[in-house]
Amino acid sequence: MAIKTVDCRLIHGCRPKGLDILESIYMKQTWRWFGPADLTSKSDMKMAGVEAVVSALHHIPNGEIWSQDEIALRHQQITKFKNGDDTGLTWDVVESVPVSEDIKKQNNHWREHIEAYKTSLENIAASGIQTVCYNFMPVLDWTRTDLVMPLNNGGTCMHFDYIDFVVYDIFIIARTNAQQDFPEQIIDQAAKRFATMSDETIQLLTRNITFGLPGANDTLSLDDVRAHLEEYKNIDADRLRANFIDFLEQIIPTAEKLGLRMCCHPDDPPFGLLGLPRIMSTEQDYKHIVDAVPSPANGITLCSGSLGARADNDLPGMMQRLGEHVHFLHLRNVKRTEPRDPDGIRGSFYEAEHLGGDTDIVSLIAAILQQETKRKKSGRADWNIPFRPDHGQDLMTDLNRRGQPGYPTIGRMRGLAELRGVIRALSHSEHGVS
Ligand code: DNO
Repeated sequence: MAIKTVDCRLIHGCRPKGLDILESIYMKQTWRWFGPADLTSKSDMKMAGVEAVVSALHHIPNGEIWSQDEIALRHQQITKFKNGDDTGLTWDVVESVPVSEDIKKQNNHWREHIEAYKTSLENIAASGIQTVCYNFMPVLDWTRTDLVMPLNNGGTCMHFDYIDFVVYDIFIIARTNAQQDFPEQIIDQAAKRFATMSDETIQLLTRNITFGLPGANDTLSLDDVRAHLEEYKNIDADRLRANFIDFLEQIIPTAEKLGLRMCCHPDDPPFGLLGLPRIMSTEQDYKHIVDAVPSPANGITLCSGSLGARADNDLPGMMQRLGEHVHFLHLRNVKRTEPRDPDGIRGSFYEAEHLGGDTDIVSLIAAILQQETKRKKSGRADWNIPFRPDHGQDLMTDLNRRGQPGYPTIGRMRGLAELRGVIRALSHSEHGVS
């Protein structure tokens, strides 16, 4: 792992006085749990040191209401073991209440879906949850070309290979005019790669690209993707952003009244795919959205892994400048690799160790602690920002278990442990790094 130079001004500034090192009071340690079918058990979460759970009702179709009963059932699944004993865990963050494609495109049933969204928020708030994550990515949520790239240490990780993605776009989906979107040398490499691909490799690539969260893109065929692209033909970034602001204008007053903190997850990867607009990829994108509908309920999920796939996203700086709006954090790291476009923005990357990769996670955590200290001083009730170790490499027994891609038990436990170490070190009153 490369040695990083840590911005000591951040670290000095964040170090709170008189903190008991045995007491984890800074940055709430949460963990994504997909429900009873998740291969990480509640006991696993307890042993990993998890304080609270992030979950969602993935089985409810996008656009439909999350009923009070369904929400209560998930609370019970989290707070109780099968024998009725308390787990000591609580459901603190919803990730996500999905925004339907109709809402993003403002067509078909979008108005009904917005009403359903508000009702879901009412039911969520009534159950005691205060933080709700969502995203505004058209068609595809997070996108990778390879879910099990072998690592030198014997583990595997998820990988976005730019050339494989261009192969999919130009030669598999065969999107009209796709070639116009890429530099010539990238197209040449993609053509050569495609010529060597077996049918099996093509099928695997196709499946990996549309692989999403449980219940999300399970059934998206090539023709479905083509049909979606057709529907976005007349929706450019400005139009999508305007639709996003309309959505926020509708739901943020409801969320504010309910005491909810909505927090938008960035695009992953943070650049356009398949000619689709992506509008939450940079600091400027976030600033635009928080300024357009100013409210404590209109906030950010800062995901260091998604945003870190672009070199021009300065994560510690974003946390310093936008920190007051950050309601939830995903901490992970990516390593950017070649090939890339000449401007360096679009390109390959893989999911590195949480403290490896290209983002300076130590300085980012320092900026988070600084924000929490500031909130605490000013009496903000939400000073303790929940974070989760986002994704993880598949390590040890993860390799046989093969759970939800990106969400292995051991790999995430390692990530959480490393992040916890940094948090403890930087928040220790006596021994903070200097
Ligand atoms: C990937 C996740 C995202 C995230 C959604 C939030 O692993 O971080 O899929 O849950 O984009 O709406």
